[in-house]
Amino acid sequence: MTSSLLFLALCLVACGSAHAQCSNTSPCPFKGGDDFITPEETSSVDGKLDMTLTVDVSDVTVEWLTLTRRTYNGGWPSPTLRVRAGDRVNVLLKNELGENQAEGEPNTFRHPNTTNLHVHGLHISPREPQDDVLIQRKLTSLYPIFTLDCCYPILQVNPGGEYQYHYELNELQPAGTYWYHAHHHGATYFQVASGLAGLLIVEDEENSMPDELAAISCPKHCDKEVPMLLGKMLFYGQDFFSFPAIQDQIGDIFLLDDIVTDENITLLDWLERHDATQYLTNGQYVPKISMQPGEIRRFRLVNVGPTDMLEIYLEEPKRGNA
Ligand SMILES: *[C@@H]1O[C@H](CO)[C@@H](O)[C@H](O)[C@H]1NC(C)=O
Ligand SMILES: *[C@@H]1O[C@H](CO)[C@@H](O)[C@H](O)[C@H]1NC(C)=O
Ligand SMILES: [Cu+2]
Repeated sequence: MTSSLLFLALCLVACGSAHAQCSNTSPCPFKGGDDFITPEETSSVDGKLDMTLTVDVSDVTVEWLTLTRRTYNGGWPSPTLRVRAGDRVNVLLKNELGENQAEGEPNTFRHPNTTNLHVHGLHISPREPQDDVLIQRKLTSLYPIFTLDCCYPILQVNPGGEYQYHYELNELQPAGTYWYHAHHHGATYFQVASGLAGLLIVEDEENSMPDELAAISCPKHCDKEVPMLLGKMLFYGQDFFSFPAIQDQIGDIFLLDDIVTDENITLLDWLERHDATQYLTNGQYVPKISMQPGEIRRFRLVNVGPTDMLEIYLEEPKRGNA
């Protein structure tokens, strides 16, 4: 009796997580199969969405691996924004990171703690207070004689600062599965790889959907939607663009080469030896979704790379397997 109680008590602590025995100092190969996590969602109401995205560092966990990354609103996965054609979308972007320390040269990896916001898929103005991140690039390609920093400084939200974006979606805005991400020149790759990217869904109008689609879509059947943010956030192989290579260049201090594992190598070495370059789904390694036979769901996939192409295919189901 006592021993079974003791077992139960130990189990409450240790058996709750399948990865309990592994940690940063005692790594083991990733297993996959955790229950799928849906990112938090925030939806527009009566044609309006007001929300805050706060950028700071936070600890994120993949199975047993804990990383310190720049994130939105306290961790992975970033929240999903759900809007509709004609909406007013007001995003307050707050930068709670600390000072950058070094200024760095233009057109190099720099400013790990400066950010801004860019959206994909919205037909909105390229000027403040909407999405101005492409203005400078356009000028540069038109007039290559100008260096990137010469003319129109695009909006940047410095450490401790904030900016209120107001996106005005028009009535013809196509529905779709889009995304948002940080886009400060010099820090874009680093911050998106770090996790500063999220889903932006423009919902279909109900009367514009065929019944079959409406039956697996918001607003009536949100539970049938499966939003997936696919990103190469673990990228610890030997590569010019690997995450630690960019951390070195941009001067990030949250490194894995000062953590020593029980094999007496650094955690970074361990990850590189195990070729930890996996794509994550909503910040998880190969999570599991269970569906009933014949059930239909609407998967919404976004590749937040940051540089990789994805070839996505369905595997033939295994016959005779439940
Ligand atoms: C960036 O912000 C983090 C979190 O506040 C801070 O620890 C770090 O020193 C800041 N500067 C750099 C260069 O990372
Ligand atoms: C661990 O590795 C370091 C550096 O490679 C070495 O100096 C040390 O002797 C090793 N310790 C053990 C217990 O093997
Ligand atoms: Cu982009």
